[in-house]
Amino acid sequence: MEVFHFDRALVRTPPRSVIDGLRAVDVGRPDFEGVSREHAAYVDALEDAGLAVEVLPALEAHPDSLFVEDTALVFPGAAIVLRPGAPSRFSEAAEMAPALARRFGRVLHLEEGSVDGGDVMTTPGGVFIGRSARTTDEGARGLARLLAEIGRRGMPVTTPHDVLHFKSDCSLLDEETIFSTARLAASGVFDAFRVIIVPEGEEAAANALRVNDRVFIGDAFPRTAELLRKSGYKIVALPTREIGKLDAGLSCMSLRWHG
Ligand code: CIR
Repeated sequence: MEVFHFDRALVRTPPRSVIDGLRAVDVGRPDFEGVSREHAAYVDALEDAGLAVEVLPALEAHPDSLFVEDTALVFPGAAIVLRPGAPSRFSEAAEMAPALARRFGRVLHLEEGSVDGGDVMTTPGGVFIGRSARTTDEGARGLARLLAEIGRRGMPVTTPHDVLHFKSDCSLLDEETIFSTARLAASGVFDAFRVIIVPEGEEAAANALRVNDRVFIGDAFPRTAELLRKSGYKIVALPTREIGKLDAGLSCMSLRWHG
């Protein structure tokens, strides 16, 4: 249960500057009020799932800083401060470090290369680290060493070309099941798992989030909702229209752990 059983989360209030957040494909600026509403609905959903959510203050100098997942990895009793790969996001990690030092007995720091938390997926048997435009070989190797220090196995893999993050294309549904796009599953990376393929045309739904007894998905993906419900999962559909303009999904707005 440990990899999706959480009772605490850290989130960060969206700054007004979020309208200038990074976007791979420019589909227009997100609306600040809309992002704030989506963020508030996300926090409510985490609380409904039983988590105590702590909200950190907005960082106006960092438009993408609500996407806290990219700054750190958290585990029961230990956190790892990462080195986000986009130059405009690099110093978000230093902003997160003091909050982690207050909440975790052990805080390690990645010292080389770059890794975005969006490229990291924790499973019961090990931690996938997807090399990508944001996560370098050096960063992946350094992270694997830090994970070994806290008793976890790092498994460097490759994020599909032109995909922002490894978890843009997959999510963990339970201890043995991954929800994955066909293109990522075809690489064989999840051969040891049961895989449910994201419906064609709904690839952006791949970044779902398992939290305790439920799975958060975006509310614009009806075929995904039906497929996962039929597969036995309790679904919570959340609005992601505005954060989607910034290439974000449902894992990226929180750090979650069991305290
Ligand atoms: C970025 O490009 O870094 C942000 N606009 C989106 C980050 C989303 N992060 C995530 O899914 N872990």
